Amino acid sequence: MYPPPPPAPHRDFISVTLSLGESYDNNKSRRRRSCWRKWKQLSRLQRNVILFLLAFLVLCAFLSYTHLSSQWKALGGSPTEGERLRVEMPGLKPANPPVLPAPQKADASPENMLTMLPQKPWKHIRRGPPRLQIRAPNIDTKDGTQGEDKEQVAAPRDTRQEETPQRTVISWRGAVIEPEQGTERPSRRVVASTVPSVPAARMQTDPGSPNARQKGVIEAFLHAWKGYCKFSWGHDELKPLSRSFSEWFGLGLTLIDALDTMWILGLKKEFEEARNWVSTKLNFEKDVDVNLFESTIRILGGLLSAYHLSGDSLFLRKAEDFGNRLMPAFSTPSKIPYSDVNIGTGVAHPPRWTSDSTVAEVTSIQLEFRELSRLTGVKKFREAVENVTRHIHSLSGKKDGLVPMFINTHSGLFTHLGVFTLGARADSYYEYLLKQWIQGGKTETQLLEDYLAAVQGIKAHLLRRSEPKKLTFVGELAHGRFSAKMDHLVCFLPGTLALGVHHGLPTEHMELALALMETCYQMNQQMETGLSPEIAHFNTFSQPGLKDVIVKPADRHNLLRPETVESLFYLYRFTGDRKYQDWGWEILQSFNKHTRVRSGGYSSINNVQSIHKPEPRDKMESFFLGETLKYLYLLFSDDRDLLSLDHYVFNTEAHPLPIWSPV
Ligand code: DMJ
Repeated sequence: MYPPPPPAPHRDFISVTLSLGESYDNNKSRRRRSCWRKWKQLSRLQRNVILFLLAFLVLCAFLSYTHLSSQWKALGGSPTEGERLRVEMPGLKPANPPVLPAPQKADASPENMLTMLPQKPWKHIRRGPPRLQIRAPNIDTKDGTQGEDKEQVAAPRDTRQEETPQRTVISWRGAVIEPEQGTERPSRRVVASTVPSVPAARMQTDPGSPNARQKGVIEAFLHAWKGYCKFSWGHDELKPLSRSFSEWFGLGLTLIDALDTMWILGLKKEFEEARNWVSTKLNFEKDVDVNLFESTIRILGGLLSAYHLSGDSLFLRKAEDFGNRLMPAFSTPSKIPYSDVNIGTGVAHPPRWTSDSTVAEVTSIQLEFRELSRLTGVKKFREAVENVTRHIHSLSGKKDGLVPMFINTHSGLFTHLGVFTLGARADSYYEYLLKQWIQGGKTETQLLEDYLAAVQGIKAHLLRRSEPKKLTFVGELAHGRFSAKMDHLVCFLPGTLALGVHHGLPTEHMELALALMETCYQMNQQMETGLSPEIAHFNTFSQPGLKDVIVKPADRHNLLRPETVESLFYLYRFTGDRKYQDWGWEILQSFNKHTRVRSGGYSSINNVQSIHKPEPRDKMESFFLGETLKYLYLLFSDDRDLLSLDHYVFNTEAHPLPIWSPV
């Protein structure tokens, strides 16, 4: 027997019947009358629903039209990236999202609204930097035709005065910036000194002949460089799968970031070719927005270290020119710099959506600007960044030395209080406290105090142990709630802690460094590809079958980042324990196995947990050559005098700068 059917559930619904009638009649006026009658027969609710649906459909059609038409314009009728890839690399998927983390929106709480600048409505939105995904020119063009070094550091001509005032510019983040939201265009550029006041430091020793593992790094570098030269020479980043390039600042970012690596690896021919490009093609007189932090650590830092290693004054002149062009960023009510500055017009501004800057960004430009002052004798560089350091030293809102992630450029106060991380947006604040103290000859005690306080803060609030391996990890704190989340970026910390101990800080910091190093290695080792995800979550419950490292689908990409191998380098230098070299070697092999692109270059990948489908994202970040391969090469060296850590301090992009008074 079947049970009786359940009573039909009561449902509220609206029925709309649009019938064309029994017979088809082609008489237009009759049809109009009949439709109108039907319409009048509908209830008010039914009519409203229909009108709402129609309005919704019209809106959708309008939005998709504007979206598609902007895409058509950007593509200029050429095949899409996806189409090109399918032709060239069957089975491989290009990256979808931009690689850089999208800045968070400003807190919409009333307190924060008060401190925000009045914002104009968006006029036009373009995603990503201009001229993205243009095909690379032929490699033959790379040397150019201007053989002579024509550039000078003399004050740039003040042509900006004659240009149309109040132009709108597009920032690298894709936002349209109104001039009144940032600084005024400077009326005159400051005349820079042309003579370095301090002689350039040279490499301490000849690196000699590389060992087998170092040769492996050189081979990897040359493979990456081959792709860059063939498909993206003079552009910012290689897109190795589509064999083209992407622009961020349009300043040859990878080439500049890689200069000192080539010098250290002994690649003199490649270095000379790159030097020739800097001499003849690198031109900062460009209407382009750059991010203050990213361009300082990569371009300014890269030029300064190339100058120190090679002794070639070309790099210093370029560094000084670039440093001058970044200075408008500091013209804010609080002297906390804006995130972005146009190096051609001299207009600086915050991101479109907020007047906040990121704490790590404003506190991790000091090594470079201080060194620029020392070399040129021009004080303003140093003064600008040390103002920021002093200001943050005395600011409230910290928790036992830990800093929030945002600071407002108008009020000079921390915002988004109560959230603490050692990962993105705060990481290099801690690194630069220690490294500035070292750079300055260990005399600036406020820096040391802040660093020591922060390490105590980390220990008190952010450390936990995972299950089952009891790995020590650094989590995050949000309004008193702990999260077992650790960015791969945090893996700079073991190296920084060990560096501090080398320079005389408490040996208990070394215990933490060793424990965290093991954790960072496990973040790589526990993945199927042997490469760390961008973000790991740690399992803190003892449950059978669970690993220590848990990865969420959105976090399982790898951008060829350096932090694990950076720390391995420091740990090996200070302990001499060869297991660190072995771990680094494993990681290099994993990069070769899962990220190497046959025609040249390496690609970031989407999925570190799949050896069959790691899904290349079609991008080689400049730091792969600037940092990752450099640290691997240094890790495999047994020569402690090769860039001795008693004489050099590495900026956060792995560019070595001299310690002023080595002790
Ligand atoms: C680099 O640009 C620098 O190391 C920075 O401090 C953090 N992000 C990348 C590498 O991951």
